[in-house]
Amino acid sequence: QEAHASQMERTFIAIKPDGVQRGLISEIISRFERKGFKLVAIKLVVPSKSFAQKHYHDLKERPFFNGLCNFLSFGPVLAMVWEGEGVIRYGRKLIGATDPSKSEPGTIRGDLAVVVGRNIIHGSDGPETAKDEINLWFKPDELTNYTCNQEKWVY
Ligand code: RTP
Repeated sequence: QEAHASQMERTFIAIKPDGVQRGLISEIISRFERKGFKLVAIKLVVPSKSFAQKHYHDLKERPFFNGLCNFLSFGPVLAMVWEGEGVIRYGRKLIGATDPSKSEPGTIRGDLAVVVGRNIIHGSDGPETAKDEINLWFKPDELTNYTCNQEKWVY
């Protein structure tokens, strides 16, 4: 059996340590769930500093890189893979602008966060990063393939 035969688009979403500590896990998951996206992988992890540096490697020249990696590695982080049509782009829309002071009300950051250094959630910004981040955070056998009954009513 082909382990990951699904053709449906997938994205990597993580609730950062501030979101976990603030008790926002269920709130955030429910927004993705109610939209009609499907959860295909989930785990609570405390990433090492070097793992955090890998995740944020694109930002290694930025002044906040070290603080950001330290922060992520406090953990725990809720790592997830969500699946659905357009989930990469639309997931970013649900999340809102990087800086919560500019995120629209109605978005996760707009409703639930105040400053950029504590913006509670991460989402992949394109198909390539989604693939890389899913592979970094999850082993192939941690990704599930299942049919969920609501799909025939969502699509
Ligand atoms: P995201 O995917 O998290 O929405 O962020 P992004 O790619 O839009 O923005 P990026 O510049 O890649 O930033 C990634 C994360 O770094 C933290 N950050 N801190 N000035 C600061 O202190 C600062 N700027 C960015 C945020 O946690 C941001 O999500």
